[in-house]
Amino acid sequence: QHRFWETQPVGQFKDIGDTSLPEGPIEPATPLSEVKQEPYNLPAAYEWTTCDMKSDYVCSEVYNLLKNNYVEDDENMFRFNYSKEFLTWALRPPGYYPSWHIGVRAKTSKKLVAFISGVPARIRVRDDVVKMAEINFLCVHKKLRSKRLAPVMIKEVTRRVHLENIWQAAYTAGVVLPTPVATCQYWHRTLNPKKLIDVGFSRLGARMTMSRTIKLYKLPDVPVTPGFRKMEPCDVPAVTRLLRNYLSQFLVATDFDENDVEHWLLPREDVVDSYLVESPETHDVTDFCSFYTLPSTILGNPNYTTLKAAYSYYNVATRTTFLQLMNDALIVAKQKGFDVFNALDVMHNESFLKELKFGPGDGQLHYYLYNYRLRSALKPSELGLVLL
Ligand code: MYA
Ligand code: JJ1
Repeated sequence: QHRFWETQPVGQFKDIGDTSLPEGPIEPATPLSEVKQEPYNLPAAYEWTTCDMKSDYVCSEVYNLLKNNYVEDDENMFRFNYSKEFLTWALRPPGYYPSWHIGVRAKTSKKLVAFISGVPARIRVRDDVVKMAEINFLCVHKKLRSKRLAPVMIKEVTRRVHLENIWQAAYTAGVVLPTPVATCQYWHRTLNPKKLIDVGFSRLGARMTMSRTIKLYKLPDVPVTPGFRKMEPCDVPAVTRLLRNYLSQFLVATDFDENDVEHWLLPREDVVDSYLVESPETHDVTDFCSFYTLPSTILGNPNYTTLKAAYSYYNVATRTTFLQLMNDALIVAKQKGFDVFNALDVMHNESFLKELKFGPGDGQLHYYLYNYRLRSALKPSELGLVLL
């Protein structure tokens, strides 16, 4: 069934429900001298390359591979189109390892035909903060699919992570693998109904006209919460405190310090947006919301090429209601020209999704841990982790 995954230290389907298995690492760390020193073998026509993401040329190669070959929806109508600036941000966080940006090239043409990446992160599982790799952007060119290249790439990134003395990883996928830590639902809040319907992203509801639909999704022009403003560099300490306190309640969550918050949450144009509420009286930061920019190419539509999507990232409400805070996030996203605002049912997101007129999508996102067993799967609302 899963020739590759059966050989890996991940929770196996046959073990589901076996409460005698302990939580924690599935296999122990080994001495670094026992980690394989040479790369895994690729088919003879291909070679490994470490992708220097500081090089604009290499960054464009990765960008183009993903633009043409990365994740699509189940009906192949849309394909993720991460921008170069986004890739630079996602792949070069504090303490990143250049050796974890792994490409495969055709030996003769030197064309980049596959990619996988990792970045370091601290992830808390219950009371333990674990150093992990977050694995993302696994991609094999469409013409090289089903040749068992992916398992070799996964083994190679694992080897390079081990060489840094890191033994666990977190990743997400749209497909079911052995075995999900949690299965989350995508929700979508229409901002530009006419375009979404024109491109087939959504449909006109039963007994709905276009003008009724436009009215249904209408939003105010400006945020309503007093003290709502863009996050600035001077806010990093306060946002870190707010976020750490909020994330402490989830069973699996990112462990952000100030350096991480500076990198992951300070606004970057067309990559990540963050807003907060500064109390007009005390000047305390009481609430926070953020989203990242991930457009999708619209495949084969004569009128439109790109769907502009915002994805909910980390949000914390203490004084403002979650409802009002996220409504303000929708308002600024609409003003910035996004067509749709997407969110997963992680953290406390359930508390605003339905009331703010999000609808469930046809996609799910499964969360996984490598070499770390949980006694049972989590509810999405027990997850305090968003991967890009
Ligand atoms: S998720 C996004 C993945 N990318 C895409 O969906 C883009 C479009 N698709 C493709 O490019 C290819 O279809 C890919 C597979 C590359 C996905 N995660 O080479 P194959 C298993 C893990 O013949 P291909 C993301 O980026 C599959 O079950 N495994 O197949 C996170 C089968 O194994 P088994 C996957 O279609 C990635 C084997 O691969 C995935 O040509 C996290 C078949 O290989 C998937 N998304 O290529 C990676 N899809 O027989 C794991 C298929 O056992 C990281 N497979 O069922 C693990 C932690 C590593 C670090 C550890 C450190 C300590
Ligand atoms: O975007 C997604 N689905 C959309 C488009 C569906 C097009 C036909 N398949 C969707 N639209 C309905 C919106 C509607 C708006 C009004 C209210 C009701 C809802 O459902 C889906 C998510 O739902 N996206 C994908 O399928 C993309 C892949 C998701 C897996 C991602 C894996 C990422 C790996 C990262 O490491």
